[in-house]
Amino acid sequence: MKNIVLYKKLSAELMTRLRQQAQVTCIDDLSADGLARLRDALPTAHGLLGASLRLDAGLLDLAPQLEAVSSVSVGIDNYDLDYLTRRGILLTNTPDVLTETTADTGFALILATARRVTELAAWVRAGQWRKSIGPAQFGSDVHGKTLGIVGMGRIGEALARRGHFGFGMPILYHSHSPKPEVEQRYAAGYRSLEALLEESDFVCLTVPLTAATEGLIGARELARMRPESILINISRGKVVDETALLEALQAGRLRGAGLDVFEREPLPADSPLLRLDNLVATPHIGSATHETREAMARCAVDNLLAALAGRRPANLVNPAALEVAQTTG
Ligand code: 8YV
Repeated sequence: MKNIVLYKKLSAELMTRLRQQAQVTCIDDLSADGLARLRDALPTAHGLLGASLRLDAGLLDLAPQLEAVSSVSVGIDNYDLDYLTRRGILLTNTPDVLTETTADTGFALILATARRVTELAAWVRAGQWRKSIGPAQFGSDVHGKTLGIVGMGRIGEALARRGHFGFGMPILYHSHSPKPEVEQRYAAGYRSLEALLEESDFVCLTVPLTAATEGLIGARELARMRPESILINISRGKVVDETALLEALQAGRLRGAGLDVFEREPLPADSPLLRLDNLVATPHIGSATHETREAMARCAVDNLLAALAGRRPANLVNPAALEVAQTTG
């Protein structure tokens, strides 16, 4: 039987399924002790399954028998793709199953930020609601406003669908190349990044984190946004220059920001971002529902078992690794 090392907890149902087909070692947490246990398990590991851990060469050099890494995520920025492919190690991820949930999170942040939900909910809880509200508690409309989507992949398109059909929002988007089918379905308009920033009431980031998108939204880009516009980030924290965003929010050059991802996660409790009333911060809950995380884990288990059985996994990120694996045997 192959040896699988898990560094993310799975449901009892999935654990039973895995244990019927492999020797399974569980690393319950990524504390220092957990990481030490992970390093001890790597020399005999054929398969890894987990998320939220940078798997670099320093770690994976400890795993000479590794055949496949199954990520419980759609994002693959935690993995050195060239290294994995050179070694013939298959990398798989879990797209599709999390698309709708993550787009829901994007709209939750759009609504919460525009209507100041978290700020005013705290205001009520603090006993401040002593008379009828007035302009001091007013927020901004979402319906009919222009939604600018940076990155038109699965999640970007799910956001466009919500905005167009659900909220009557004109849709603008920026991506590698125009997408006629998206323009036809949602009356969406392709824009340069600069034009999208200038024309949108809501700018929502859904790009993957790559060398090209790291720091994509910096001081210059934020300066193109209008003072009444709102930035939403459900991609990765490093896509935005957080210091520049803080300054823009503090100076009132933006109405607000709704962030689910941060340069450093967990976001430190003393982050100056958390002192801003016009910032909604959530703890990377993009795909974090019971249903979706179980579906992701199931998908990741399917991917890993297929890879270790010598079958092509459904969600193979680096197909070139197959050839390397076959030639190096
Ligand atoms: C979670 C995500 O961080 O899928 C991704 O790329 O960012 C989120 O779904 C990830 O799934 C960790 O479990």
